[in-house]
Amino acid sequence: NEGKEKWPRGEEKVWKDGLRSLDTGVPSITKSIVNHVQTSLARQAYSLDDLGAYQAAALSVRDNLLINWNDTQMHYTRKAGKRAYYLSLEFLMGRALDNALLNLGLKDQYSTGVEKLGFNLEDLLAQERDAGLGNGGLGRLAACYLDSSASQDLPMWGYGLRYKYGIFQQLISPDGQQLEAPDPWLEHSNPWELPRLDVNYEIRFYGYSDRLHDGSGRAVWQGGQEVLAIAYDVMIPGCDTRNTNNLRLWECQPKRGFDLNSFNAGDYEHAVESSNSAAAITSVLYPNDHTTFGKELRLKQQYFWTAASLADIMRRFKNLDKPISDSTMHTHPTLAIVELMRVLVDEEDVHWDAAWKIVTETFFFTNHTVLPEALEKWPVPLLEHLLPRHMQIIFDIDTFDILVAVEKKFPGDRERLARMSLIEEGVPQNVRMAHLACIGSRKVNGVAELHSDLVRTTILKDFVDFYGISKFGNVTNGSKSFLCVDRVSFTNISVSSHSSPMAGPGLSQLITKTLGIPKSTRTSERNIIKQSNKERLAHYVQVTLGLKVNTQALFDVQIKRLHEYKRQTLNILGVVHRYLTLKAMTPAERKKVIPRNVFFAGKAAPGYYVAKLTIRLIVNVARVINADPDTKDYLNLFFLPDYSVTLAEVLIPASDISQHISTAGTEASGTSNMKFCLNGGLLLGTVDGANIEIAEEVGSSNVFFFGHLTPAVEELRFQHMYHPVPVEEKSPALAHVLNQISSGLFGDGGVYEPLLNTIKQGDYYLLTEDFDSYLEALSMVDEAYSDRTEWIKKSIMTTAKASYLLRTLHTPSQNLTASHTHTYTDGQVQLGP
Ligand code: T68
Repeated sequence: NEGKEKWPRGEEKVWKDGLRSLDTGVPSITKSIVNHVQTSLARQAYSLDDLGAYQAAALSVRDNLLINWNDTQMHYTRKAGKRAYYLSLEFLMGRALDNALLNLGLKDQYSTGVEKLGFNLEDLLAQERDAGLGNGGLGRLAACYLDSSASQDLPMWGYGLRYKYGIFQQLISPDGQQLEAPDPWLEHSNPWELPRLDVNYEIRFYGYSDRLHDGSGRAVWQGGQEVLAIAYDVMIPGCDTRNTNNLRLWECQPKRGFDLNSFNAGDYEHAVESSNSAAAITSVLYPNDHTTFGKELRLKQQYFWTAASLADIMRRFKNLDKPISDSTMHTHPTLAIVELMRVLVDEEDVHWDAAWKIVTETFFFTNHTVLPEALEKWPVPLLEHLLPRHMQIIFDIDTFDILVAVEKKFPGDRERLARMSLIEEGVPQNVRMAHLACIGSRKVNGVAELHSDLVRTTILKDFVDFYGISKFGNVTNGSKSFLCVDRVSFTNISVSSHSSPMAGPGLSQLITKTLGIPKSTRTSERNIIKQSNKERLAHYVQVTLGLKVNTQALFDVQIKRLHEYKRQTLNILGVVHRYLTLKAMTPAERKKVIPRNVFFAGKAAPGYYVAKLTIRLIVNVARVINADPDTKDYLNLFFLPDYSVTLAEVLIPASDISQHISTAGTEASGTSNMKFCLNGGLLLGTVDGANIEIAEEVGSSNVFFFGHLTPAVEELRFQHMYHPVPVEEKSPALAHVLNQISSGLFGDGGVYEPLLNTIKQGDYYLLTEDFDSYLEALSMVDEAYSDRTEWIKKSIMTTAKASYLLRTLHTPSQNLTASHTHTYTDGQVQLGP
């Protein structure tokens, strides 16, 4: 259905009469829901439960989305304009029904409709499982960019993998340990995807590659194993527009079902072998963020997905006979650079140099982390075995497009050649994917000012010397343009509609309206909203943990993946310090203390021992202090299991203060930090990532900063390695906390020794260095919160200043349509002339 200009067959009028239009009135909505109950689900009114009603409602909304989706894709094809493709191994979408209803502006109608059918919309929404096809910030950013490009009528598609199992489900054992369970999110059929069995490509692995030796640089790659990539399309509705973009996810299937010969010979196991190994490729999302293991299956995922996506893009391009569009990516899709070279040189007969020119004008590389353990490297023998032709191409790029050129610019500088080569020497040799991504792309960017500086001065410094600085830019996630803010950001900041925040007018008008109403009304409206959000969270905690939450207390939130660099440990040690301080007070002294609820949520990678110990410590500290009659009116601690997009939508709007406390220079950007601000929550953070730019926007008096700065970090780490000073000397307060944990205040202290040792020995993330200033910042938060009027002012200013940037997005003059000229860079869509 792409690109058909003429009416293909039959009578146009008959066709057109048959076309459905959007269901927007309550009667047509209920009619379509009942219709789906009856025919799509084959169920009856009297036996319908919430799950069935959700499915019918979802199918009815899907019909509307499909109408918009078809029109949008037809429009893009007719325009034949430039397109952007966002390639990511992760898309952390969360739930679709609520999002679709808000974006279509149909939430009130559906609410009324399902009520007439005897159901409650909120209950139906709760039936949907999150699409958790991502780990954390990187995956959620991809999802946000899909939403915002659709909302701005930009022709962008996402390409990813349709994992059968998403991010694992997190359970907490009775003794506080993280347990992992699979996430079979597709169990009850997924109404939001459209199988496109007719859109499929053959993808080869292994085999051998023969160079042609005819001077063309071409080769023929044959043999090995072939699998099929099958397309599944997910509709991405824009907000306040009919524009509906597409996320195409690939499923891997065996090329030929199973081998009939073996089957007939009775060797069933051998017969289904190839079918098993093909299905494994898209069976599960790797649950590690910020670490790479040289696992063959992961490399298979990367190649399978980049090859299928490029084949699809090439097919579309050839149909249009127009210039190929730009693609966008981070290092996971770096193989796309090599694959496009292979397709152009070997299959399309393009000369090597011309092909390299096309490639290096097509891709843009966004780096999302400078942590050394996250920089991808693939062993040469593995690549040679799995993708023999690609390994040849990498060697050729290394020789002809790097080493020769570098030698020319810096004659005789062998160390530089060794540093810049795509191949890292060693046994085995490794391919450095970040280098490949850098040299194969038109532009390179980091995701916040500080991070982009670190990219330029550390991991890619030699390439800056070689290409010049202009190739290396910055595209801050969201904070400059607020393009990446998602519905979490919008949740309940509207003043006009508490129950359905996105219903009715667009956010810009709501904010304009907020700013236009009298100050006193504004303040009390804000309080009502924040209070009801706190109560919503309290209710959630009551239902899931069976614990009562004091909604008059300050809500302090840290929610993100568990990682040493993010320093959840600093936070929990701060909580223990607060507890010990409270214990040492007289009841009269305690009465002056601001009551505080501390919330944690986040998953640890299943093999990350120290991160899992941190969870265990948090859960066990919570158990002790929540039960202590001396302190429980002043301090409570909650670890909410199984953090997800859906849970973030409850937590973020309820926060008074949120913590973003990574060691300076380690958090590339952070994205929840801006969402908390939009929801009127203040930040407690280090001078790191986007915290810095957010503070510039909302005013530094509204952000609580602490800790050492990036330039000090290297030297401090050196001191800790070679001239360690005992914790007692650095921070007596911290030493006291560590001793109390070791001595068994929160259960067997020995359990936590490996965690505590990361601080006592080496202290790579500098907790001892930052602990005292962290405590000071926490006291400043207490002090500021005790003047409630001042705090509310800060909260409103934070929402308003963060939101002001959002408003500029929604002004008509910048509201792009597909016919405008634009330039795309990864993640960020910039305006053209
Ligand atoms: C995050 N990166 C950054 N993963 O940590 C975060 N994973 O600061 C930033 O806001 C976000 O990206 C969006 O830009 C990740 O979630 C990785 O960078 C990564 C790298 C290699 C392997 C796995």
